[in-house]
Amino acid sequence: MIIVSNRLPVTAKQEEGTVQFVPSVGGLATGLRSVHAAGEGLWVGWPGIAADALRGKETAVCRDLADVHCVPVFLTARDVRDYYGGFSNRTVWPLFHYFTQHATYDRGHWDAYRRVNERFAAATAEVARPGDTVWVQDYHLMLVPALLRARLPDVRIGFFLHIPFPSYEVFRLLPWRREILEGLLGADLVGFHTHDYVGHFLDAVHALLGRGHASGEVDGGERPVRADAFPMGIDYDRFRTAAEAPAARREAGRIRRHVGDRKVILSVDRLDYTKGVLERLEAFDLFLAENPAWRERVTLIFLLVPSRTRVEEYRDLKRQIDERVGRINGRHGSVGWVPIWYLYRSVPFERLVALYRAADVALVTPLRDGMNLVAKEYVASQVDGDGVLVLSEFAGAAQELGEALLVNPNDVPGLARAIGEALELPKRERVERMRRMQERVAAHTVEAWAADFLAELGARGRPEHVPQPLEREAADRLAAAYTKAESRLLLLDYDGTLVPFAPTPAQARPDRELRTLLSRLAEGSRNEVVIVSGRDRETLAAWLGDLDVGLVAEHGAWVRERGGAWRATVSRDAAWKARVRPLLERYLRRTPGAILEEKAFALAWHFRRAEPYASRLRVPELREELRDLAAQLALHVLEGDHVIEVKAGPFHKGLAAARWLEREWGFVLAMGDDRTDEDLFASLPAGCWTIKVGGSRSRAAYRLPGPPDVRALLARLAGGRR
Ligand code: ADQ
Repeated sequence: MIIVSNRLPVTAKQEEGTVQFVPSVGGLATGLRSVHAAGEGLWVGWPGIAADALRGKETAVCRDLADVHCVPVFLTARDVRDYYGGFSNRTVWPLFHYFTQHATYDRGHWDAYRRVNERFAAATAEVARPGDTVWVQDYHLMLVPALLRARLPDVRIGFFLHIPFPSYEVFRLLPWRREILEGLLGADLVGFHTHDYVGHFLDAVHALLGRGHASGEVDGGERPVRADAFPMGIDYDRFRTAAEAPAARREAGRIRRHVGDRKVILSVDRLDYTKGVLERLEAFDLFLAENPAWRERVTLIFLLVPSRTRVEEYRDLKRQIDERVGRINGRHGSVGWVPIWYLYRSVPFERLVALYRAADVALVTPLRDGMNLVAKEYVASQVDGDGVLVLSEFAGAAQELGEALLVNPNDVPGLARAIGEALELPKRERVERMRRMQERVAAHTVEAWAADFLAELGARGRPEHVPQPLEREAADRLAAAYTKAESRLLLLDYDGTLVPFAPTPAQARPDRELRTLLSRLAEGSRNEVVIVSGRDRETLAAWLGDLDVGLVAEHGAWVRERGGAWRATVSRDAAWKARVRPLLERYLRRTPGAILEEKAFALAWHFRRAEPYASRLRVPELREELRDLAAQLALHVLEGDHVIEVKAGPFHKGLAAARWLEREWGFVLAMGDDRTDEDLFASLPAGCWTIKVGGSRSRAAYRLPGPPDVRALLARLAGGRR
């Protein structure tokens, strides 16, 4: 697997003429590091130092990076300025976070973006081999999927966007909106943090490219492309273990001693206008003004990591923050009490975790945020389990962390009230809310996120089940194989295959022509005809019981061999659960609000309380995947009101056919028109003739339009040599 992202997981630093490497910071680098470390793969990206400064040392850098499975893309200072500082951070970043007032539309920046994306695609194409999987990350590289696809049609390409995808009304402001969408659609799978972003993306694709979608699968184009939500998690154990370690306990104790018996509120961000820092400060100011009783009893630890320091908006913002912190401390502080402890720097991991552990309240209130990992890191590091998370409803994380105190960060008085509420929440409630969030954050780790994305991407590579039309040449071969064979088995579905659908089931009784056809086919010792139907056995027996054919009723619950009596098929043990549970759990992770109920002989997946948009997408998918698995394991899938239940089902058409397939046959033909016939097709060994009647997707090798064509084919076989 090859990961492609703007930055490599290590950053090159020049010190006294030699190049050193340090781990890169940020959610993406941290999150994917474990994925990269786990496999044999490569990581393609910029090493974080301008090529101009490296002159002559490129080869050495390449060599050092190769040792850690990294492939550098060298960028000049100008590239970095225009592609990264320019298009990525002054066009895409503000626009996608709904800061349209900060977005610039500079053609020079766009040209640089295209040029650098080309360079990333070329560097990736150089190391990728057919059959590889390439996972492109984030908004800096949205053109790479299509550029790479043009070079390497045979690689599997995934793309993940770590920031929001804005609603169409905002996205359409971009002059190069089509190019961006076309770039992304070069991927097989385009992933986002939330279902809202998926919806926005699909809206834009529809509006701008005229391509609709069915359950997230984009219509048209040369290859199927899927858009889907994969909420990113964190390395839970890393935070948990560090927070429980003696070092963190000591450090947390030290912080607490400094603070005294005051409550600690924590705020941690990268400096960015999307993070709602000014609004947060204003709310804290208002809170102190309106709640004099809390003065001297609370301290806000306010951590900002410098970022994009060369961009004007960021320098401006920094100035405003400095001023505001100064004003609040001046206004409310007293001798011995500084309301805000302000740290403008990156802090080491252990210290960050100790702060998370020590904090009574975490204020995570971005105006917009793709996900926000700080919220999850705080939850993971809460060893005592009674901290309160105040979370913006505009962070992707809010969709998973519903037990947080959710706020609208633009509503400053509301935010001030939420601070008060968080400080006064009774212990029992704090513990209960935190416990639930911890369970979820612990289960939905960054590893699970990557595994889910890659599993879905892997599944994209499966050949499409599109049967070929049974045209003259194939029909001739089929007829020749039939004629040549000494023994032949014909497995025929009834409704929709041998007879067209009638207004009521009772009206679909066999006509004279069909009965004659079937009895001619069944004549003699070389042929065995089995009608494999979902109908009840009484009807089948009444309509066809007098013919010399085998019968399968109720999708395989009952079988009657030629000349025999009806027999019920047997039930099986419950080992199936271990195979089905992981699938249901995977969908649980991806459908906020769904729950899994385990019964003695069944697994029930309830989605009554699930987020509606998520379940609209997920349920049909789960249904589809379950169908395949259920067919393999002979399970029964039942659908109730907002519940999908899987039971140890003893039957399906494929299993029922197995008793005939135990014998040797020179020729096997199966025909059917609906889903239940897929079980039959799936169960047949290679070399059998399989024909789907009507429709387009099927496991069958061939297709015929409808019952008249089926009858014509059967008549041809019956008319041949017996
Ligand atoms: P970011 O905008 O960088 O990520 P976030 O998800 O909060 O935002 O990640 C920030 C990371 O920086 C966290 O892992 C945090 O621990 C670390 N950090 C913050 N302050 C720090 C400090 N003072 N010292 C050291 N470390 C600090 C983008 C998107 C997000 C999305 C991620 C992942 O903007 O919405 O969640 O990618 O997809």
